[in-house]
Amino acid sequence: MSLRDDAREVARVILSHHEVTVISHIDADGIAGESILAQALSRAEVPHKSVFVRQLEPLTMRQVPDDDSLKVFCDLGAGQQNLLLERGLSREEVVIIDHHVSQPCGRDYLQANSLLSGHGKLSAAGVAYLVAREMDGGNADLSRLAVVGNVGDMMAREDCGLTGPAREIAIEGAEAGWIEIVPRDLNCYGISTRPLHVCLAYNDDPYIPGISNNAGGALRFLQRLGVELQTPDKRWRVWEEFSPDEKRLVTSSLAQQLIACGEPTDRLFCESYLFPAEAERTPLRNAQEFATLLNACGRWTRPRVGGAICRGDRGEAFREAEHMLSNHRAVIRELLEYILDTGVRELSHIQYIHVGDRYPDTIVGIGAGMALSRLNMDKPILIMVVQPEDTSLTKVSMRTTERVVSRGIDLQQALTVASAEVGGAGGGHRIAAGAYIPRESEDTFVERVNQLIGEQFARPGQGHC
Ligand SMILES: [Mn+2]
Repeated sequence: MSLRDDAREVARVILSHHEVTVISHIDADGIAGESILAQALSRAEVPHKSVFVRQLEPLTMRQVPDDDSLKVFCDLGAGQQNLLLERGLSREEVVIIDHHVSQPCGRDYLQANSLLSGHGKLSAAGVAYLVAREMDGGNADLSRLAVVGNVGDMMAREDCGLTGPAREIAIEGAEAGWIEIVPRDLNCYGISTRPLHVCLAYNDDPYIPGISNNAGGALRFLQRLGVELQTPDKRWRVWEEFSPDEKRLVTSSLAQQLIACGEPTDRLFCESYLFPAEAERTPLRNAQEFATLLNACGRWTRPRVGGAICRGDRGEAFREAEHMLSNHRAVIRELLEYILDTGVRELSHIQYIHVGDRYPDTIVGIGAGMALSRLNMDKPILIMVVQPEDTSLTKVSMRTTERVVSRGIDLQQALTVASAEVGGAGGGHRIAAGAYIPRESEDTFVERVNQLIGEQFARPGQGHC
């Protein structure tokens, strides 16, 4: 069966129930996916409620209500089907909308899972949208949230744009007037809210010598081009506001800068997804910044605030989310300084640091990713933090770069294997992965991850650059 057939079957089952519980993940993809499903359910007049979990595990399974409702798992569930089985959930009371690896299970739960259908770059919000559209063809406005979820789960990162069914959803949204697709836009975070020099300085994909991590350098570079960086009333202009000619001048000059340094220019451009109905110069204007806003809500464990924004709240929920976003950035900046000041320990193939209980476990991965661009970028970084809810556990996050991934490195594989060996659990993606391990096995674990990454580097057939 194709993914569309699976989505149609899931939609049919959902509409045949008189009560639904959506259980979703607290990141941007999960929040967007939950909002798509909840809005489709409201429009179909099916009573429903939602539960958000950090991850699905025996402890959080308790939040899944013990009632007659259909349990719709979104952005989770595929990899925890045995937990559903242990809970005694029958095939009739579960559907799974997911994009993670499916766990072999004795019970054949109904799934719409993009990964099972061979689509590696369609997130749960994307699958949720396919289901919502099968529920009612009038749900095309929800395509925006599907794009936000996809971009939030980094589905557009590797190819500098969405591909496959995720891109088809964006096109559908564009045709209905909800999304503006900008081809060959500047591949840079913050195009709707940040002064251009800050936008460029914060970007390291591609890494542009003299500009990346160098706000002063970026400002001087732009001033030399003679483009107007401020409005007459002295407000910094954002990328979105520059004219096509100004944009061309900036991108071609950045390309020259890269060429002069012998770097490829292909990652300078990406396809952007804008939401023209949103207020200008807000993070709601483009998919990347919208996703970050939702992630900030999740990281402060306020996913419902993100959900309210997805449902259209531009008042109190939006202000609260903006506040979380700025706090979020302040704490991440502090963590970044901490990592750089303290220094990492280098092993043969990885570098690592333990931050104790100084920082929330929800942000250490981002901080590590940012620190990496100021450290040895060829060695993946591993960061450990005490798990606040259970101090006998250590939360591990790992980050690397596209360049290292292209050499055959797969952080998910390394963390999954190494954590399982010490009785923990791990998952994620090639470029970014996480795990939980017992605190007493930290040393063994780090050594083992180093060994596994070393083996990946050494695997034959992997080109070195
Ligand atoms: Mn996801």
